[in-house]
Amino acid sequence: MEQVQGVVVGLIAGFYDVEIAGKVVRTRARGVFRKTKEKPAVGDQVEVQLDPMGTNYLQRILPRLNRIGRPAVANVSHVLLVISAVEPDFSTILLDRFLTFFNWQNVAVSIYLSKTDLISSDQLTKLRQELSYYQQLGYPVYFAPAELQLAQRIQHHQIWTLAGQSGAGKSTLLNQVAAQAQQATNAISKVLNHGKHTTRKVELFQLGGGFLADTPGFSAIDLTPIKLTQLAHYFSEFASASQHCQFRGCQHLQEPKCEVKRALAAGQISASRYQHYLDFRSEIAAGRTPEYLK
Ligand SMILES: Nc1nc2c(ncn2[C@@H]2O[C@H](COP(=O)(O)OP(=O)(O)OP(=O)(O)O)[C@@H](O)[C@H]2O)c(=O)[nH]1
Ligand SMILES: [Mg+2]
Ligand SMILES: [Zn+2]
Repeated sequence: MEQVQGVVVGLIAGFYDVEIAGKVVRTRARGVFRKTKEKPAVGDQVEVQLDPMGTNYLQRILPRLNRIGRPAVANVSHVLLVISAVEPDFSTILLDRFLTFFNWQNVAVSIYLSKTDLISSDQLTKLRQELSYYQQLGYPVYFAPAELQLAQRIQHHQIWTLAGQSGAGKSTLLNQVAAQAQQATNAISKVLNHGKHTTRKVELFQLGGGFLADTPGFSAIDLTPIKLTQLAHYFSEFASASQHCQFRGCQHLQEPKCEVKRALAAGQISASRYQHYLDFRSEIAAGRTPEYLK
């Protein structure tokens, strides 16, 4: 029997599919995981004992970079956030939710605006303007049908994952960039009527030197585990401005000599971002996700 290392690319009915040197091998987790309550996740680097005559066993999970979403993806190095221009309508509050969440998780994000073919050029110009604020914050922004050159960007062993609302076009994008994917996609009306995600499980697809994950796990974001006093750190422009606030730990509310409030009044910080900061504060203080996201 042979010990090898691989990456978990899918979970199927209690089995773990592990990619080992370009081949996918079906494995079963050792009983030890039940005892330790540790569970392998898609994206985990694992050690497998291959048995050509019997069962292949997943023996050990190697240390993780992170483990995010529900269902979870492990070792996520970059998120490709799909935001639709329409169906569902573009919304900066949604965009800010995702950016805040992934900033908190310390994961880099690129933004992809889908369904630009369904809007007028005036509408597109307006969205470009709104998104230019985010570009200035340092987020790469792509517009459909942009040449993303994802394959070149995904480096050796990196795991990128798609995120975004149900119906935003994650699986559609994946199918365009990874020919082997063939993920099911579904018209938004159906999605809204049934309140169901078309993509129901996490799966990794080989792309470039690494993988791109499709998952339903990052469509609704829970911000309530973020500490209220830390929230401003995850609005990157607030974080840099706060160095010039008079008070350390300034929450940028009513404090005197607050640089965030000054920049807001001067139009350097977006009013909608600030409003979303207040909204997320209320949400965290209340300890529950607002109804419109359920
Ligand atoms: N016109 C147009 N339609 C698109 C575009 N991207 C996606 N769609 C359509 O939008 C619908 C939803 O797309 P999906 O790729 O299934 O969305 P998803 O984000 O994977 O949704 P879930 O799996 O439910 O999370 C499908 O009918 C797609 O054909 C686009 O750029 N232009
Ligand atoms: Mg999908
Ligand atoms: Zn302040």
